[in-house]
Amino acid sequence: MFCEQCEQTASGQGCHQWGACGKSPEVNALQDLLVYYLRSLAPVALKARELGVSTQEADIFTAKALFATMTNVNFDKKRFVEYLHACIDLREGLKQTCGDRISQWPDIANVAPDFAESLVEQGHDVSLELLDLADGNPDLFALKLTVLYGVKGMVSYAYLAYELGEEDDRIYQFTYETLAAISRSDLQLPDWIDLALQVGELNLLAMKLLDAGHVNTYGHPVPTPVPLNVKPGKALLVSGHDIKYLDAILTQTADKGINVYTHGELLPAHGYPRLKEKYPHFYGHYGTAWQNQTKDFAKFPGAIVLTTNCLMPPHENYEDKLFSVGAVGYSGLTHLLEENGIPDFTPAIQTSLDLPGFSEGEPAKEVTVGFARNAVMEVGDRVIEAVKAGQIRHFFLVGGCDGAKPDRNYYTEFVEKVPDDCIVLTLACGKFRFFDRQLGDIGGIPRLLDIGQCNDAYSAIQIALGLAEAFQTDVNSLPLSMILSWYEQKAIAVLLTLLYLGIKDIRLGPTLPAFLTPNVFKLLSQQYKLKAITTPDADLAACLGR
Ligand code: FSO
Ligand code: SF4
Repeated sequence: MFCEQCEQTASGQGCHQWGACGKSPEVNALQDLLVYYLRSLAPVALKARELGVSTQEADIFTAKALFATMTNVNFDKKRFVEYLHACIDLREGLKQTCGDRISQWPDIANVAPDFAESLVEQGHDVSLELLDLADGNPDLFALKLTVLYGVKGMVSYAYLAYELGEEDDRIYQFTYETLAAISRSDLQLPDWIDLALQVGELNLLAMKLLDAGHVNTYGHPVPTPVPLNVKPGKALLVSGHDIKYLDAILTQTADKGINVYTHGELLPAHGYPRLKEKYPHFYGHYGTAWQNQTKDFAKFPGAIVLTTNCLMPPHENYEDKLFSVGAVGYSGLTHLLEENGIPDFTPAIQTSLDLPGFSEGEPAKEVTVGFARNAVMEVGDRVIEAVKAGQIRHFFLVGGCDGAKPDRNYYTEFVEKVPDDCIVLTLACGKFRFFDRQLGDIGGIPRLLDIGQCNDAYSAIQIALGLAEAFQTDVNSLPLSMILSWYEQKAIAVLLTLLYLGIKDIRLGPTLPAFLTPNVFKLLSQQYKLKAITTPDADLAACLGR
């Protein structure tokens, strides 16, 4: 096998024997095979669209199937075989609808897996095809992977937005175009750089759609204290990013005597007023970032539902109480099926009722969430005054993913060392290293502001643009530094968005993506001054111009 799509890739070079994430070579081969056949569906969908044939089913399918190939989402061989069947059915169905209006399809549109033979073997065969397509040029290969991984991140956001009723056809069109472009050999390095920046542009749109889906359905987040202590009673834990599924769980658990807790990236859900006000049993938050789940899930005395990444291979001491939905899967776990987009959570609810729940409470402890763009801009005048008066010297956006590597302690140390006259904005699961620190306030403005999930990078961008407008300058001239941590493909999409917006001097860690060649990184650092993190002291000093 070969996979290098995430930050924890083996030895910082690529997983060859087995995925550091727990992905087997077989699952990896099936994922590669699925991506290959999605690339065969793309030119057919593009032609169908030209003819005015609806590709709606293929649009959503492509998004969900790519989502399933992301890090820590789906490890279930059976599900990938189902995706492959569906992919070929959709492709052939579209070809049939186009009929003789298309005289000849490109070669890739006519290949099909042999379901009677080993699909894993066929997956191995296509795995290295990308390198062949890059003509042995490592820089081209690096950029093709950057585009592919960025598109995976982008469609995962687009899929969540679609669930909330927000869509934009440009995203589906662009997804097909990039999947089809991977087979092209006429595109050169500058074309692939352009394409990577376009991923950033379209990902901004995907995050905007998701933001609209959340805000239109649940209201603008408001600063909300969230209990971190458990309380006695039956309990159900919801992990991942999918707030619509969380909403459905809250509806289905109403009056069941179960307290619902969030885990990981669902913490910011507590800030949405229409969720908080509607469900009195939507109680608190349990555990920290995804990489601690084997410890946290084992101790949780109720059912656990994984709505998106990051799923780790479950231990047998908690796999019976763990359920997957949507794109998530792991062989042996119960996968809850949807009807009209809403899963039936009855098995998870029954498991929570059968399990003991918490018998004792804990001393009160809380964090405040909900400092998304609206909440921050409501106090915008005070923030601007504080900057002008010299009370706020600098803003640091310390955001991104968490992970298991010890070098991620950089981010905790960085936040601890941020001087008292500076504000820390944060988002995504990397914050769990410091989210409960008491950093105090500056004139009533909290020094640690949680903007939300990784997709709420959209909100962070709006805050930065709002500040730039207020100070009549551009984002790069603001007293604002971005200190980012990446892990999987959504983070790649967000990084491409920031580059597309022309944001410079981003510090990225804990390590640089293995799939970027030194040449490609040099190019990015020349144009955008993108740099690797060094030490908290040195980076802080550089950001503050000391
Ligand atoms: Fe984290 Fe996982 Fe949100 Fe990622 S839970 S690592 S970038 O899936 O998406 O921040
Ligand atoms: Fe390795 Fe990451 Fe790929 Fe998993 S997703 S196989 S850890 S590079």
